[in-house]
Amino acid sequence: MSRHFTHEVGAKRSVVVGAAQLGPIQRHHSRSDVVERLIDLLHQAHRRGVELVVYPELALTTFFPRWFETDISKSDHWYESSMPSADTAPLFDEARRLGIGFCLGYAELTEPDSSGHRHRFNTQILVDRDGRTVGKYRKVHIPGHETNEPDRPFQHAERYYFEPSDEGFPVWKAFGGYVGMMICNDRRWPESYREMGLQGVELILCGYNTPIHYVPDPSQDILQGFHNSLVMQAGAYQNGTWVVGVAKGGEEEGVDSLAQSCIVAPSGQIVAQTVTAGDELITAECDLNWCARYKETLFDFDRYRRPEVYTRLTSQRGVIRPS
Ligand code: CDT
Repeated sequence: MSRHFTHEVGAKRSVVVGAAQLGPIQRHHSRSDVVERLIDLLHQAHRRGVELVVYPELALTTFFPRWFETDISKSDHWYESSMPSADTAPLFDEARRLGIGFCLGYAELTEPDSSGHRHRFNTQILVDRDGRTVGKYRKVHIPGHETNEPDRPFQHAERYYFEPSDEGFPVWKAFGGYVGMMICNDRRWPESYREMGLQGVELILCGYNTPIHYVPDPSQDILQGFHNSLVMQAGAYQNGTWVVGVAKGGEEEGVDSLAQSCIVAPSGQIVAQTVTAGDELITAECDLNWCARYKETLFDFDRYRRPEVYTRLTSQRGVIRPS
């Protein structure tokens, strides 16, 4: 017996998405050099009919948490204290002129709060086709370490450079559907997807920087590509949503990072994937009505979920084994 799903008899709802992978950004590359690359990808996207371009995590600079700087204020130059800034304004202007929306990751340094403290977040913004900022997402799951670990071949001091956000995973009505964001390590946590799934998300945008060498356990190095697609495909399928994962890949300051950006359908299938570790655009027409086939069957949350037996999920953080 076949059935009709929500929206299926109504108007077509789709958005042409471009995943704009970046190759490495070296330490000496200026913001304006990088913005030129972003605009070049934007022009490619325009020629291919893209409506929404997704750039990687920390897309404006090299992945600076690989170095430890004892005086953190000496690292302020890696952060943006306004968005758009003078350097990024040409990207905002060109995107608006072309009528293309975009999602951009960057390091954010806030204005002082009431006690004069400036906060540091790993941030992504979503900008609509008319140039209006739809929303801002600040990374929730911050990986790596908070102090210098001099024995490592390179640092991953994200927990020193960024506060974890307490703002959760909002979903916005935009691009004809429901759109959410997450950043890099968030994609490994099922809670990220489910928080958005419970708000009806249909399109999740995720930038990442993933060093291939995982210092705490090098046996995982060979599995980086597998784990990357494993988590995004599972998250897409289990929540009936599109997921767009976009890398900054290639060898940056001697550290090789995973590329393999991909666009995943609500079925969990990868419909587009990059083939290089450099600047590369992949595209897909994302049919948002496809989501209902999963949201209204196997993953009909309202019918099948059992939140009353999942109490540990929000009351407990680490493992507590039975005695
Ligand atoms: N940027 C980022 O979140 N990268 C992490 C690397 C984890 S290893 C410390 C990731 O999950 O890909």
